Amino acid sequence: MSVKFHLKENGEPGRCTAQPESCPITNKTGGKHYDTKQEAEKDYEKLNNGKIFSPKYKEQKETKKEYYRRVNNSKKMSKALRHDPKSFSLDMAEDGSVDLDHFSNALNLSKDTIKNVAEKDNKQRFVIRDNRIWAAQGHSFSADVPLENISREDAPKFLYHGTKTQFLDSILKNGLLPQGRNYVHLSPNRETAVRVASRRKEGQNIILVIDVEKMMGSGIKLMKSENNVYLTNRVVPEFLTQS
Ligand code: HQG
Repeated sequence: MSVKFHLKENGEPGRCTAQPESCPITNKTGGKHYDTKQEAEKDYEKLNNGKIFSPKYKEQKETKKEYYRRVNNSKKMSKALRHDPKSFSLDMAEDGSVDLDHFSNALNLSKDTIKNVAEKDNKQRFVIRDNRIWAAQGHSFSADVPLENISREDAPKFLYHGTKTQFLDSILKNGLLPQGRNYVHLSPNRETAVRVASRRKEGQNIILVIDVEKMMGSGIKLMKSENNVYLTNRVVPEFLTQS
């Protein structure tokens, strides 16, 4: 049977695995079946005045076009602030921040567009304060961005790191290393770590649990970015377990 698409009970496009005549969803909604997802999306957009067709867009009350434009701008801003300020001729302070007017000119994006990206960003990657902008974490060059030093008393007992099977042998041998970034990134909970691991398509997800109590007991520093990402210089294998 060829796979068809329909509009689900909540009105969103979905994959249908039943024969059109015995599909319980369309029987209930009186809707139709579509050969491609695009056709289903088109009708969905019509029904919703050209607006949003998946929870991702709905969250921010954006059209698909607005959503993709914002994500593209966010990627451009990430590139400029975290990886390659030179290619935008950015005048960046040692703390990784840039004057917002200068940033707006350099990236050819209006201040309102930039503020909208920062506000709606799902990970709150950008901080705007006192007419300056910086990335909260994720830099591949050394930038002295404001980070909170976490004391042993305030540290969570465990943190998580999401990665992939192909990196596991090397990690268990050498520990977690910052690789292309300034720090090793650790997640506050398992769900976030799963999301981090899932960014890469190749390989199976692996979730590593970091024994923070033990790690900090041996004098290793732990920091937290403004957007709640834990950062450290390295995690040696003895503090890691796979689970
Ligand atoms: C792996 C995203 C072999 C490590 C996310 C990871 C995060 C090793 C990769 C943030 C290794 C580095 C960071 C070793 C570590 N041998 N592989 N010894 N040590 N690795 O992207 O943590 O969307 O630099 O497991 O959400 O994946 O950009 O780090 O797989 O918060 O805002 O080397 O990036 O945020 O990859 O992700 P990454 P990450 P943004």
